[in-house]
Amino acid sequence: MKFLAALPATFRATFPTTLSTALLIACTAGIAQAQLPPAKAAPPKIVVTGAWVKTTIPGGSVSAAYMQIQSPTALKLLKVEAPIAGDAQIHDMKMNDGVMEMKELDSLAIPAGQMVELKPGGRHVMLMNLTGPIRLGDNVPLKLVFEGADKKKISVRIKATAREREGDNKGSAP
Ligand SMILES: [Cu+2]
Repeated sequence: MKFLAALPATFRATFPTTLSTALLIACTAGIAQAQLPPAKAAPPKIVVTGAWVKTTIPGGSVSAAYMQIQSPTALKLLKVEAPIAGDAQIHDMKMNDGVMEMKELDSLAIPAGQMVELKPGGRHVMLMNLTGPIRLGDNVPLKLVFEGADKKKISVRIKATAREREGDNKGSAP
């Protein structure tokens, strides 16, 4: 570092600091750039919270899963896959002549920025032909398959914790 020796003492003292600061800024800028998401391919951030499944009653082979789903862009929940269930369907409950009836939905709309709640007595994921009982505290893996406006499929894997339904209805009805 010949040229440093020729510099005035005060400048020599500050030069290395200035240089390392400049390098640090350059590095940070590089990192910040690397972290930017690609302009297109990034799928919307789907947030699934509070997922749970109902414990089965003795001998029961049916359960239901509940959760809250939110997405920044409009989506459709097309289907749910559950390794523990031979069949999983998206259901809604409707009053029909004073009787609560379940009806299978082709898909469930998730409007942009709006929380969609699946809960007892309302929309739910029906789990049928279970391969075994669901016990308290079990973590049940579920795969949610969404479709965006561009028809692209987005899969979200979650785990739903098994618990008993609150209140007086602990039976198999969702
Ligand atoms: Cu159902």
